[in-house]
Amino acid sequence: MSDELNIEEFDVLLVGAGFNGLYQLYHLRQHGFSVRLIDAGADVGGTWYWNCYPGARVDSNVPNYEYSFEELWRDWNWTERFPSWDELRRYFHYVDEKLNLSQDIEFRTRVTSAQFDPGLDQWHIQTDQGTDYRARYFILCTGFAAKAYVPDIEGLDQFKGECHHTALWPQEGLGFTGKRVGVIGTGASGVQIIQEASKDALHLTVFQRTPILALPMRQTRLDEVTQREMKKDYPEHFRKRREDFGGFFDITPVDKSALEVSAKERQAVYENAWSMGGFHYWVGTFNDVLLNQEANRTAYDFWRDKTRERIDDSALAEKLAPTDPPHPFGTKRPSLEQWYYEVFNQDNVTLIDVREDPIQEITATGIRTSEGDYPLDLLVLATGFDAVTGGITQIDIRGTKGMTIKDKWASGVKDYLGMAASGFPNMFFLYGPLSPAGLCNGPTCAELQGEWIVECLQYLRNRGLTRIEATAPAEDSWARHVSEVASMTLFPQADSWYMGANIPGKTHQFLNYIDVPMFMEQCNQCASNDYEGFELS
Ligand code: N01
Repeated sequence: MSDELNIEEFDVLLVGAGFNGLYQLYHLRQHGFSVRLIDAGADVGGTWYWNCYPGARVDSNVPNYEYSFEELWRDWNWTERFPSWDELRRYFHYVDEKLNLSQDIEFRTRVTSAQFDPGLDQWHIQTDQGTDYRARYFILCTGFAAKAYVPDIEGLDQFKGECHHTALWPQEGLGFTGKRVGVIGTGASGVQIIQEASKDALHLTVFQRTPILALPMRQTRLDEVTQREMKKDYPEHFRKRREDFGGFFDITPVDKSALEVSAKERQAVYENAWSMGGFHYWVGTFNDVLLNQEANRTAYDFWRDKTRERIDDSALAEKLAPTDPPHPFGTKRPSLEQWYYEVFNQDNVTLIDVREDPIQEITATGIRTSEGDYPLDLLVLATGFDAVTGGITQIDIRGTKGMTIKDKWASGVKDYLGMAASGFPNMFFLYGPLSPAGLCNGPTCAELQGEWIVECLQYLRNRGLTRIEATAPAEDSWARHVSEVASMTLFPQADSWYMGANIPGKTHQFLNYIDVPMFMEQCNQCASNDYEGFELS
């Protein structure tokens, strides 16, 4: 405690108990920093605490989606190639116990505001529980999907049935048996919940605006014996994932253009990636699928034809896998599915294309579109997130000029290395805007960016420095660079959350950095040049 009543003082105040926050807590503590982590949830897990809707599971195969420390993977075994949310929660409990983390975490507490105190080179941080903190460093590990997006649909507040956003699903669980269920949204969350609801719902109505270009997951069970064998290669796998474009150990694209090979060879490459499941078909085929429109079209056509084979009704097939792509293949995140397309062959499932038949209003008893009424007992909003920036901008954070971070980014995000912003000294964000966030396997980036931060704080401490701030020219040139890299790809052509385009009024800007090794090279160069682009004092 400091002299001021009710103010606790630490070297570092972390927000968020997911992969990034727990990494920071453990390593900073190991290096002798005093640390406190605050999380609004009641438990560890970050996104896996909140996303507990039926069917929620990770789209990264074992062992991509876990920490690479041997003390953790040695004794941990998964039961499925793509683990479910509840198994991920068990993994987080295991990590917590093994590394003794919870003792330094304040659960059920939301950070509401923070101000930089230039006299003390400290952050003053407030929470909704009345606890105040002072910390030299304020590190936001809020993830890219911390702020649920609920669209402003007429009448939503009048609905008398149950209504939940996927990321705010009741912790005690909620099933579909015998209910008339409506799902708005067909992104990754929508696909997973639609698959589950189709099994038990009396009737399921799916309100689709843009068809998702979903890929076969190819889920399998995993046993201990298999994993014992797999673990012999884990050190090499974890080394490799640090050097991969998207932070995966096992995705190796063919170093050729889709257009330079024969139709037969192209088909063989696509078939191979398709049969492997996971993200292989997204980023593991030809090197120009995400760069060149014509190459991209070949990938789309293969996807469309494979997908249509599974849908009985041709009109439905056209809505779910249209003749022409709704956007270039892979420029919106392609979710993984297990039986998604077969769902629409069932008698208890209806698909409404809201571009043709828009939602007019939500009534007390269901959804009214321009062509019909759909009575519902349960309405699911699988409508996504104010992604990448929302977790940060929802906190009233004020830097040296009194301006909030929200205002600073109101007409577009600028930051340096996707980790720090000018005017906000001693504040870092991990998995944040203009970093690889949405295009990097979570734990890979938590470790790579995480190491960088831990080393940076040690560097400052060893030199008796108390303040670090990104310069305005450094962030101007980083923001320019991120957008130049994006403009060489097809990503800007889709209205995706990668582009901030899913939130009305949000500036359209590519919010992620493409290519993890290229990103880290620049971070490491900055560090080895005594944190060039930052002002230290
Ligand atoms: O959200 P989304 P998500 N009327 O933004 C629709 C990660 N994740 O929660 O495409 C009608 O992708 C919207 O339509 P459109 C993953 O990185 C991972 O599904 O904008 N529809 C879209 O269909 C993922 O990419 C996992 O036209 C409306 C949907 O809602 C990210 O989180 C699981 C609408 C939103 O899709 C976000 O995924 C889950 C409206 N007014 C999530 N507003 C796994 O790893 C929005 N939509 C498995």
